[in-house]
Order: sequence, then C-alpha cells, then structure tokens
Amino acid sequence: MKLFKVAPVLTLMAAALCVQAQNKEHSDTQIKYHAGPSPLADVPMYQATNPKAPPMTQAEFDKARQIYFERCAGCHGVLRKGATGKPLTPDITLAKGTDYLKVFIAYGSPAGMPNWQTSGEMSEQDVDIMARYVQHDPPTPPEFGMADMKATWKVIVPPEKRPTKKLNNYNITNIFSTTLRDTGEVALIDGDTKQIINIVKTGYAVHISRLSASGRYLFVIGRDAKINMIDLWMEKPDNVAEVRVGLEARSVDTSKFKGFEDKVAIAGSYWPPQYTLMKGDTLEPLKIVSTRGNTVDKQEYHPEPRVASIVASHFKPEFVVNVKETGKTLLVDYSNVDALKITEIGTARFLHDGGLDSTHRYFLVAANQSNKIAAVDLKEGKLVKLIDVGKIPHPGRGANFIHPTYGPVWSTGHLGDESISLIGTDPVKHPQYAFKKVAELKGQGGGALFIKSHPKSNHLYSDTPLNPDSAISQSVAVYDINHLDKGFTVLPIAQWADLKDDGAKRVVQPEYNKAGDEVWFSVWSAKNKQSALVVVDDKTLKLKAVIKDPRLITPTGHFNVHNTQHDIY
Ligand code: DHE
Repeated sequence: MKLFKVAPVLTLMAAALCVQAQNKEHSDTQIKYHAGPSPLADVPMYQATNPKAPPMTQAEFDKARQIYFERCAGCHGVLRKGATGKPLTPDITLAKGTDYLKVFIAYGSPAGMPNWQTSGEMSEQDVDIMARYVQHDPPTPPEFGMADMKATWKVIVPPEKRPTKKLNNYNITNIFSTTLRDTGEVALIDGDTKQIINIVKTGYAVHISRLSASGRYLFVIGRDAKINMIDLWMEKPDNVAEVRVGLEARSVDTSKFKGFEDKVAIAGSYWPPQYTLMKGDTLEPLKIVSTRGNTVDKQEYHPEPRVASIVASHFKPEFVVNVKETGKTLLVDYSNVDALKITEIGTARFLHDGGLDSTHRYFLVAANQSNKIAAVDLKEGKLVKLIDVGKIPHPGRGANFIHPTYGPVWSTGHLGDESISLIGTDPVKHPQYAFKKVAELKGQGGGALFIKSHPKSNHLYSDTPLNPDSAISQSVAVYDINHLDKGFTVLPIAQWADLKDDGAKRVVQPEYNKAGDEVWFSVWSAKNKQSALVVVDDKTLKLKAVIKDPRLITPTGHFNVHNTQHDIY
C-alpha cells in the first residue's frame, strides 16, 4: 500500500518545488489576505470520530482545529466542502494519505495552495497534525437562529430616549469611521479638525462601516458578526444598539429607497450562511434567510455559501445580496418582511466586493476567483453582462470617473496582477463602450485592494497593500484621469507618516473627504507597532496632515460619512 503512494508523493514534490519560487509571491499575498483568523476557532463544535482516519490526541486535534480556522477555512470552507480552495472531506483526503497531504501542505501547489512549511508559516509538526486532521470528519459549528440573536440583542439607548436634534457641533457629514482592526473598535475622527471624537467599542476585527440613508446612524460589523449602531447626533457619538447575527460575518447596510430611509437594516453572515433583516432603529432581528442552495454553474448543492457584499438599492426597496460560493446576486425586496420577494440572478461564482456606478442604477461586483465583474441592472432587476477582467479583481466598491474617450467608467484593481480594468457604464450616451472592458491601466503591481475617485477630483488612487515588495505596499499610485496615457505618480505615504518603528506600514484604502479635495490613507502596522493616518491634498498631491495617536492601533478601512451615505466613490 505504502509503495503505491510514494510515486504520486514524489511527483507532487517535484512539481511543488518547480513552482515554489513563482508561487512564493502569490502565496504571500493569498496568506495575508485570506488567512484572517476566523472567530469560529473558539466556538464549541459538534465532533464525530472517524475510525479510518489516522489517530490524533485530543490536544493535537484541538490545535489542528485552531490552525484550520485561522489559516485554512477562508479558502476551503468551514465544512471543508470547498470554497475558493478545493474540498478537503475525508472521502478525498483518506484516499490521498498522510504522506501525500504533508507534501501538499508543506510545499503548496501550482493551483494556488500556499507553501505553508517552506514559507515558515507552519512548523513540520503543524504540517503533520494538519495532514492527519483533514482526514477526520470536519467539526461542525452550531447554527445561529432567532433565539441566539435575541439573546445578544441590546438596545443601549431606546429610540424615544435619543436626541431629537443634533447635540454636538461636529460637521457630522465629514466624520470618518476608521476600523481599528485588532482592538475591536472604530475611531470616529472629525474630518475638518482631524481630531479623534471617540473610540467606540465594537465587535472583533470590524470589517466595514455603512451609513443610514439619513446620515445619522453609523453601522459597523465585526468578523464575529456583531453589529454596532452608533448615533452621530449624541453629544459624543456612541453605541445605541447592538446584536450578533451569526458567528462570522463581513457585511451590513440599511434601506435607502425613498420612503424607507433608516427603516430596515441587513447583515450577511459567513457562518451560518444566511442574511438577517433587522429594524433600522433598534437592530431587532426580524427575519433570517438561509443562503444554502445550488451553484449557478454546475447546479450542485453547496452547504455553506457565504454572504459577501451587500448594497442598498436607490431604485427599489431592495437590498442587493451577493452569495459567494453559489454565485448568485439576490435582490431582496424588504417592503414586506413577512412576504419577502427575492429575485435570484445567476451571476458567477465567488462573488466578493463591489459597488454602484455613478448613476447608482448598475451594481458591479467582483467574482474574484472567476476573474470576472458581473454588472447587474437594479432598475430592471437583471444581469446586464459578465465582463472578463484581470486576475482576481478586488475593487472595494470600485471607482467611478469620466474618461475623456469612453465617458463614465467604473474601475477595479486586482490582487493577482498589476492591471486596473476600466468598464464603461453609460449605455445611453456611450452605448458602444457600455459594460465592456474599455481600457487597462498599468499599476504598481499585484496585491491591490482598493481604488477610489470622487466627482470633484481629477485623480484616481490605487493602493497595493498586499504586494510583497515593501516599496510598493507602502506607497500608492495616482493617475490624472485626463491624462491616463502619462502613467502614474507614486506617493510615498508610509514614508510621509514618519513612524518611529519598523512596522509593516501597509498603505491601505484611499478615502476622500466630503469636499473631494483630500484623500485619507491608513498606514497599517502590527498591533504592537505605531500606525497612522496620512491625509493628501488632492490638488497638489502633497502631504497635508499625519494623524498619530497611541489609540490608532491597526487602522485599516475608513469611511467618510457623506461619501458612504450617498455611495460616492
Ligand atoms: Fe475585506 C470589504 C471579505 C480580508 C478590509 N471584505 C469586504 C467585503 C467582503 C470582505 C465580503 C464587502 C463588504 C460589503 O461591501 O458589504 N475581506 C473579506 C474576506 O473574506 C477576507 C479575504 C479575509 C478575512 O478573513 O476577512 C478579507 N479585508 C480583508 C483584509 O485583510 C483587510 C484589508 C483588512 C481588515 O480589516 O481585515 C480588509 N474589506 C476591507 C475593507 C472593506 C472590505 C476596508 C470595505 C471596502 C469598501 O470600500 O467598502
């Protein structure tokens, strides 16, 4: 038996070594991006033992489970049925055997599996326990239903006890909500004075902030699926309600259609795979909808399709809910929560992040492992086009601007290559370019996460925080949108921050102020190192301000109230 397994192991090892140099850069990017620790690592789970799998002590099993949820679940899925990575269920892994799996984990594969041992991320012992662990039945985390949600729901200040008018002197439309990733907080920063207004306690590793239609309430969601609702009218803006909608999540938004402003909130979860509608003023959970179902392409059942980006439509009382593993964009009509109408649009698998075009009629979402952008018409409720772009598109919400030749375009950078794809979005005056990739700009390199422009600006900014070259990850590229042929200017943002220690200083997420004449960046270092925010003057492209404060620990995303409220990007 053993003899038969040696040949495939050696072949795999040779292939792995050949691709290792080329794979190293790719895997570094992938590891940093996908391997965010999942809050599920600490959740008690149901566990069955598989007598056919190699033995493990309880301590080994617990350690392997921890590693799996910290490093592997993002790609292979909670139940190991496969997501952007391959399935790792015992029917497959037992046949491969421990030796084969050890090589695979240690050296990686040309298909994108990181080289965990040779990159120094895992020890030989870790690789050994992981190879045995994946041959056991996957532990299953619990569901999270209405009773669980209600048990976590807190209305800290009920609506009737909240201010009836704004009680502070802040220009709340220009406040920035900055994620402090590793402290479980957001910093509310006055965009005019650059002073911190408050540091608000939130869930674990907040992912995004979104604004209610009125601009009064700020919603943030942690990776642990905890939503915090912050009232910007309070003397010192702070939490007024909170709830957990699952065990792991990334997206939240609130109703923006005329007549439904601030009425309904929604959050999508990674685990359990579901989305939840809530009351817009208290976060009281109203309805939970599972996303388990069949994939758009092969029509196969998927047990854990995660909810990726969500955006509120301005055209109808609908939320646009993007389901990653099944590749479906759902238009969820919230006008009657007791009789939900859902339009299911098949787009493409592995939907991730996306945003609206400048008219807000079209939603463009990255199907990242399919290297496509899906354009959905929110007025007609249908797919307009699947557009091929570069490798692993990652737009954030993308950037809209007027191209001198192609008219209004929406753009995205890529994790997997240096290109920036421009897509025409004006079927009325520029029909020949509409929903086609009309141009490709050359950027600084792969590892791009976010791109941004503003209707008042002539610039387009693209970050590259996951590029392995620190000169690239610590700077941004800026394009003059009227002279795109001239290439880009590099702004050395991390250098401008002038930080005292040698942190990673990844420069992440351009975000304009309300006026569109400043652009803010996070300089993101580890928890124990100094970080900062850097503000650039958009007209001169010169440094305008550096915001440093010991409380600004691991800043990542930041969201300007006005621009987020009105979907300006
Ligand atoms: Fe994000 C948006 C998921 C890693 C910072 N991220 C999103 C969205 C999703 C998502 C689904 C869209 C939300 C929406 O619009 O409703 N992100 C994931 C992951 O699954 C992934 C790959 C791994 C993980 O464990 O979370 C991941 N993301 C990261 C990071 O490592 C980043 C850079 C830093 C961090 O804070 O963790 C990061 N993601 C962001 C930001 C946005 C975002 C700042 C919002 C962009 C915007 O402009 O709206």
